[in-house]
Amino acid sequence: MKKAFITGITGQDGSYLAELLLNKGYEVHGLIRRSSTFNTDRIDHLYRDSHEPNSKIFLHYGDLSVSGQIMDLLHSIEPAEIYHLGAQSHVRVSFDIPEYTCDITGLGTLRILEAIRKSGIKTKFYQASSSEMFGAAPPPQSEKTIFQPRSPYAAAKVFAYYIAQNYRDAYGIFASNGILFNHESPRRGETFVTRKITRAATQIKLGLKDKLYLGNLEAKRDWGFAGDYVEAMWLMLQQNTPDDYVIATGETYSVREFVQRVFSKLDLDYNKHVIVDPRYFRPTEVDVLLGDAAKAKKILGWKPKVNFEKLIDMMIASDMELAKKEKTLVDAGFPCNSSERMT
Ligand code: NAP
Ligand code: F7E
Repeated sequence: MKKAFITGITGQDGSYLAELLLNKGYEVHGLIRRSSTFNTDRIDHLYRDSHEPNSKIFLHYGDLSVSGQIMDLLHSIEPAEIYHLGAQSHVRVSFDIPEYTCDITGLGTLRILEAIRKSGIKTKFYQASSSEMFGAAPPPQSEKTIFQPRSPYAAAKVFAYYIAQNYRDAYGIFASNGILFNHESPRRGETFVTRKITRAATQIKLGLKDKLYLGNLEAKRDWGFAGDYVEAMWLMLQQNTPDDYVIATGETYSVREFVQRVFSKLDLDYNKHVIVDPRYFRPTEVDVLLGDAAKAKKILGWKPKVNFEKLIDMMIASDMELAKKEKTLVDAGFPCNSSERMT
């Protein structure tokens, strides 16, 4: 049985990837942070008591800021594949906590690569690189596009990208970079713009709130479905040689278009509910992302299955269920948690 180690297993991508690998018969090990509130919601449906004899998913406490422990874990687990997804992944927040972001999102990658090198284990390594690294570079962006990062998050990811390449060249480690464009799902964190919109619009539809405060509506993103994108991660590690791949849909839409479509699908006029609040603006913005995933299509045989329209429908359907549950609670006299998030 193949063993995989996933950092960031409690995140959006980690949960879809864990599902995929378990379905393929892997034994899955995940790194989780100790938290005073539960942070395993996205994988609770996968996790069985590890005392059960046929449990195939194991969680280990740790943190990307601590190298010794990552080394110990890799040494004892000896995974055949490592998917490094853990990161402080919020771009706006990276301007508030740049040092922490660079430590976790940048140096975290180096810590794992060093653990692979020093432990001498034979493994394949996936680095979760990001379209944010392209920053100000004009679209379409491909593997050949020069990075022009526009945030501490993006700068940290550029460091991680190059250090993965360096360990590949210097030490012969199988390290591949997946340069993934934005990918969303019903499990997307609620402070990322797509989920913030589907969550609020469904709450507005049921009368649970009235206003949605957003930042820059003109930014354009190439949005895909996270479930499709984790398949690309897996495919990259099934190749005979490590390489770097852009993963994207090849379509781009503005935040305004996303809002408009979500609200109109719910028979709502977004102009009556959406308010632009400059506090959500970024000191430097990435204006247009549009990926060219021709290389992934040719070499990995990968292409997205879920299009923009279907992605929106999926997110609305899931958030509508959530809003209905909230409405039941509100109708029964319990307060609804629809307070504005910080980002
Ligand atoms: P996410 O939902 O924000 O998940 C991030 C994960 O990292 C969570 O499991 C989080 O744990 C963990 N983490 C954060 N700080 C950590 C630390 N100090 N030590 C250990 N674990 C830590 O992100 P995602 O959307 O799944 O993205 C996965 C990866 O792909 C990230 O590296 C992200 O930067 C990158 N990426 C994402 C996209 C996208 O559109 N989603 C596109 C390109 C690249 P908690 O649950 O405890 O917070
Ligand atoms: O912003 C604009 C915002 O935070 C998208 C991460 O997964 O993808 C993600 O980074 C756009 C930006 O994602 C709000 O200014 C407007 O232009 O959903 P987002 P992101 O910054 O593109 C990349 C590929 C990653 O690697 C990252 O880890 O939407 N926007 N109003 C807003 N964004 C947020 N969050 N909140 C707003 O109210």
